[in-house]
Amino acid sequence: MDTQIRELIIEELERQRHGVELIASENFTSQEVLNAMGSCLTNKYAEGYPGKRYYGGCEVVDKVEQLAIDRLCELFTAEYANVQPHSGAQANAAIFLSVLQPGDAILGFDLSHGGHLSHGSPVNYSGKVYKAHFYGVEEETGTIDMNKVLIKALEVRPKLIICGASAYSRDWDYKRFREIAEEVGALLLADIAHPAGLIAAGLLNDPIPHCHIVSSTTHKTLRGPRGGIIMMGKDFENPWGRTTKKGDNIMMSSILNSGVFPGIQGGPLEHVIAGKAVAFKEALSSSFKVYANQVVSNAQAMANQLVSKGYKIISGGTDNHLMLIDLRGKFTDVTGKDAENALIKADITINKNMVPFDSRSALLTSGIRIGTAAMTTRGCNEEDFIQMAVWVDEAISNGGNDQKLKSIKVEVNKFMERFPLYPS
Ligand code: DSN
Repeated sequence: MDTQIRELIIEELERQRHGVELIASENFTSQEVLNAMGSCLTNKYAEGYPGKRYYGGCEVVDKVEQLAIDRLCELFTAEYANVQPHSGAQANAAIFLSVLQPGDAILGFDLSHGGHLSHGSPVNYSGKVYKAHFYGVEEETGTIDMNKVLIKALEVRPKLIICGASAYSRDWDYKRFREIAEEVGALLLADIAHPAGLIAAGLLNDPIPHCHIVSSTTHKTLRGPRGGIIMMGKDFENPWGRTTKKGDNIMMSSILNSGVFPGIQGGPLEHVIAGKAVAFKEALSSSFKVYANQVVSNAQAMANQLVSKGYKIISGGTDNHLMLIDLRGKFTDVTGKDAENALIKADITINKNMVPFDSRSALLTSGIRIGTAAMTTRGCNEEDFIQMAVWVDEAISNGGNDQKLKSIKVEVNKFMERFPLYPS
């Protein structure tokens, strides 16, 4: 037995059990999702797609993958789904490879305003291979001005426009994005990695009718295993007139499938795909809608409490599961890194995050990002989140006082006993 790894897994389980988890991109999957990921499906090579594999013995994993595809299509009312991307960044890379040529212009949401690395950041594949341009938020309102998106799109004439973010607490106007995409002849991609579960529950605008392609992760508000997915509301003929040897037009579904495999990936992780299938079934249940509603109510309760304590939330509040806090609204000398370090001493996990128009670097930052998806899974309600906001404020305000941080940690650990994780 590998006692070293076993002990480390137990150590991590204890950390997860006893701490307050407020990282906006994390969640706790069900035991059934964990079981699927820890199953013998990991042993199987299955390059290709259900019914069209490059290996024998794929009869069972074909059924697993098809079930995941069918459930995902039902969940989002999509006509096409690919469940193989190993992550959201890989889903996006496969889409770019499918619809762009090296050097093409793309237009995404600025990383420093809440966007994502894989939407054209210069340190990512997407920013190295394509000519990336960005739109951002207004300094006054913290929200996106769609007229400015149009002006930018007319100026840079992107082949692909990307909407979606890692740290934006407002909903997206996909319809208006599509109008802009049509005006400049671009394809439109929505990356819904963060709000996917809330969209599936019908709480936020639906990108599927408006966007050509939708990508997501499966492990944030969707509460599945770590992974990526690609969807289309409606399949369509590729706009470049590419045909098969027989002269048939190639549909985008074929192009996207080839973009994932063999484009950027080899064998799919069928054990993770099984975990995705379990999570999609869970997300189709009525109890998931109750969960998603609670996630949003909790975020609003926490945001209100933090505002009442003098914190500045970018855009003034939240429509979804997260909030981005500009610490400069309350402190002159506390960085995001200071806040993250203070909170971890109290067993509260968040992440430092740049805020729009930040005066500090990405390693220090002036902000923190907080999300409610994980602690809502543990069973916390509005009152619990108000208590968590009190601890967050106390810890940040007493960053240099180890005694105080230790006493908050004792309260946090006691509080967490009420919310057991994987009791079996
Ligand atoms: N790193 C993820 C997040 O924290 O939002 C996005 O990929």
